[in-house]
Amino acid sequence: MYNSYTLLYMTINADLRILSRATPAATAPLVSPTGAGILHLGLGSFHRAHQAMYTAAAIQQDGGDWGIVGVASRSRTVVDALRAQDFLYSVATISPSGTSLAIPGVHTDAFVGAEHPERVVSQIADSGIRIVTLTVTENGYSYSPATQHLDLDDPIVRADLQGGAPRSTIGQLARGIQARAAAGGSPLSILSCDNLASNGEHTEKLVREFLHALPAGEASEALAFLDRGVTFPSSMVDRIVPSTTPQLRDEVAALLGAHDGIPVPGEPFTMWAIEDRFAGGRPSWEAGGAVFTDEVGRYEQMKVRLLNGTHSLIAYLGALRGVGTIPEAIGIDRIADAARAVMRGEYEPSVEVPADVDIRAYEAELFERWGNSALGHRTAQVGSDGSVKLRQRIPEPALLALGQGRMPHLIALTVAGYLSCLAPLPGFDPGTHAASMTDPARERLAGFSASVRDGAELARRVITDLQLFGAELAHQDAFIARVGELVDTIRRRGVDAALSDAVSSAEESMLETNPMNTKEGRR
Ligand code: CS2
Repeated sequence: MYNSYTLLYMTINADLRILSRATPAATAPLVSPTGAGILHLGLGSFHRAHQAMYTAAAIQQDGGDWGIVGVASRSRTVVDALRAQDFLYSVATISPSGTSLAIPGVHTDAFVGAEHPERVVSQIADSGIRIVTLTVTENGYSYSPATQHLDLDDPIVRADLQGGAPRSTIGQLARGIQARAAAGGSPLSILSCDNLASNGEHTEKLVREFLHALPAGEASEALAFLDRGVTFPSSMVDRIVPSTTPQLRDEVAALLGAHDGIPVPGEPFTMWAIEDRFAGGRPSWEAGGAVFTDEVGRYEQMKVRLLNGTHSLIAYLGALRGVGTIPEAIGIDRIADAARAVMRGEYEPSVEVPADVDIRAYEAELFERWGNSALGHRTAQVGSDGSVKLRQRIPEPALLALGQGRMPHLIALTVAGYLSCLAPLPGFDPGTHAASMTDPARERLAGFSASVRDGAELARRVITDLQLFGAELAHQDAFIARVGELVDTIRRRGVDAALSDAVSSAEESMLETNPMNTKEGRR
């Protein structure tokens, strides 16, 4: 489960003061990829600290042509820096006991997708590429949170369906698959590495919906190819990767003796569980510790709910409490109690634990990971994009509890925290950390908060009218009322009062369900 990476490869061009392959390595020789078998969409920090590291380990072990062509969606920053640095950058593994560096060296090219959308399509069609991997965030799949189907009202999706160079990820995949089918249809796998439930199935469904929405006959060859030669394995990815800071650049420069413009920080823990269904082969990612398993669905559920769901609670309540980082937030007793209670009492009952995971050890490790004070993971980062992230994290566990006659008080508190940060009612100031959270629904939420009278009305507008958490939760009146109440408590009596209220209500309802539950027993 746990890997700590050693220094894979490092070479420093002292004259240019940038990372470069030009000077032979003084220590371990780098096994460079002999070609690119992977196209990656979403060249952000997470990919560079996670998949790239596993791929580096596989190439170190086996050699081969599993290099990665990286596609950044819009920003030039990483692409320009990678080109200037001979496609090298460092991954800084940060723990309170120190920082170590690794340089994966697996990218063979990089470009900006928005600038060259036709190249994305032709790369997917290229038979040398056997895997397309994705880290485009929960927000990058162009689906409606309410229906879970491809969002045909999204103007970008509509334009992509009409032809021209596609700009949405799903449009690019579908157009690439059409081009690949036309070019002979060599086997391909598309591997989502985003925090979405059943991410492989979900991606396949959206690509198929795109193809089915094209004029009759236009996609028949591509659809036949999908049936015959394309797989969409699911995967669960895990590594906490904060944003890069100027301090990190300085620290890396000191350790490396060279300037790296795009180092990536990451925690020591890393995990990747993957379904082993690759149509055109795959790298030996197990060399980096990846687990190939039929239980990916369980790993995903466990991670998205226990880690990500609880993370959201810590981020929103922490930000409202005025703290800027996750370790500071989890250091506040009331927030730690709420995190423990939501994890054990509200998420865990909805999860089927994978056979080889010890759930108590997993949960204890989560607290250690959140407490990594050297990492500086920001509450604003975890709190951003809640409108798309929470849809993955909360509805199913909440519905399960409600169906069993239990109110999920702490999931309700998570939603109340989210609304208080992003849609503060008039007169309530959620503070600077909440103010710096970004969210695609921010404007719509701000519109609501300006026009409602209280928390109950706000919760109804967001959960029922906007169906931000799906169609089913939209009709759970008791849950919506509880969210509204907690929004009002936060506004009138403060975050601590809302935390105490939700934690003690959760304890009471647990005792009602099972009188053998005592506070000590649950710790
Ligand atoms: C976090 C995740 O930002 C968030 O919402 O919960 O990015 C989390 O750090 C990763 O999923 C950990 O693997």
